[in-house]
Amino acid sequence: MRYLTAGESHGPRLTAILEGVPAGLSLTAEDINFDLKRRQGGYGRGGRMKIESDQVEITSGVRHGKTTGAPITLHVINKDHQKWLDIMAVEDVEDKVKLKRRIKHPRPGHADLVGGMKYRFDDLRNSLERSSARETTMRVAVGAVAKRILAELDIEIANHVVVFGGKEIVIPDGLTVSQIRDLAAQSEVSIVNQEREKEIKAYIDQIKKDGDTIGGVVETVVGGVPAGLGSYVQWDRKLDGRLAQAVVSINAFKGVEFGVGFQAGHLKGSQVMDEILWSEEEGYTRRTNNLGGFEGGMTNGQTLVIRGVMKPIPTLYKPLMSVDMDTHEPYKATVERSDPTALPAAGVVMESVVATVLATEILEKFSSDNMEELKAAVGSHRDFVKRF
Ligand code: EPS
Repeated sequence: MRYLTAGESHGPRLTAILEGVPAGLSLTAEDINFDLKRRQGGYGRGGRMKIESDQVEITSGVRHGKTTGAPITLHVINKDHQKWLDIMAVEDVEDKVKLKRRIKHPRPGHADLVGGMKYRFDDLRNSLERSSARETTMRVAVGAVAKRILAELDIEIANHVVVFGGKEIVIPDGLTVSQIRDLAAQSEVSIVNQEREKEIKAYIDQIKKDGDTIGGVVETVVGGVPAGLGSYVQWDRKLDGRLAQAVVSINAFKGVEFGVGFQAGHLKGSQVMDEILWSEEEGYTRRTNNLGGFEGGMTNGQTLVIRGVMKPIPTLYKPLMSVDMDTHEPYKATVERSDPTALPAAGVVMESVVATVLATEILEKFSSDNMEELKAAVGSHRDFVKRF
């Protein structure tokens, strides 16, 4: 399975083409719209999300509610484009239109300046338009399809915020994946510990008033993943490595960790490794899950625990200093519409890219043209692992 996304933040629409989905998967626009709506939500979203109400149009690869095995094309309209018709026009326009929303004061931390150097732009809007986090709409749309595949294989996924702008959330012990999903869904800031809700919302209000932004850490958990996905035999087949690439590729994400993650650098081997157990009902399990479900770049049958860190959004209403591209004199960075935080939305994006990598991996190991074959192959692998 593979995919590409296309589209600019203020262009007419966003597009994704997803190839390699087996035939016979039930799929509706509603399945995708559900997650698109989740991505638009969360406390701290800015003005753009009031304009858009993202809805997918599926224009290929699905017929009468089921995938056909053909490439699936997904589109989402940018409603805001109607206000940007001349600025985003495909055909050439008059010079005065070109100057209307020209960007020449690059925002620190954004792709503006280096994109301009690399692609030789006089107007940094060309960098901004494609590097905007609006693109993550399509990664969520693709991820929703991947999640449909995982659901058919009894694999469940959830995400929640574990650090919000420096405020650590204490997570009750022993929560299941579905409990995490349900608790986070009830929270406007996507946390499982509701006692902190008010304080975090007040903090976001303050940050907004200050013209500043905050990031944080989101955790994605995945249950029911069969052991043996990924491989140790070659560097680029290690599944934790593939997931790390997908997570760090999300706009503003700066790092990823699995299980105890960077904490492992402070602990002894005896505190980190998960002791191996065996029982008649379950086969091999582990006493703990410090390694977050990965050993040797492969899943070990435990719940996957993956965390990603998002830096604060670089577009600030109270801008930092930059340089004017025409004069090279100091100048305040461009102020574009922004959000004080998009952390709950970023969690939905992370969940989506993790689901996409996992579905891709499953289809690599259990290559199947249709869902019946896929279910049978995964089922027989699970039986084998249980009897091992
Ligand atoms: C976003 C869309 C963007 C921003 C935000 C996230 O739309 P606009 O620029 O029209 O307001 O709201 O992205 C950024 C702040 C950024 O720097 O990329 C979205 O759809 O998630």
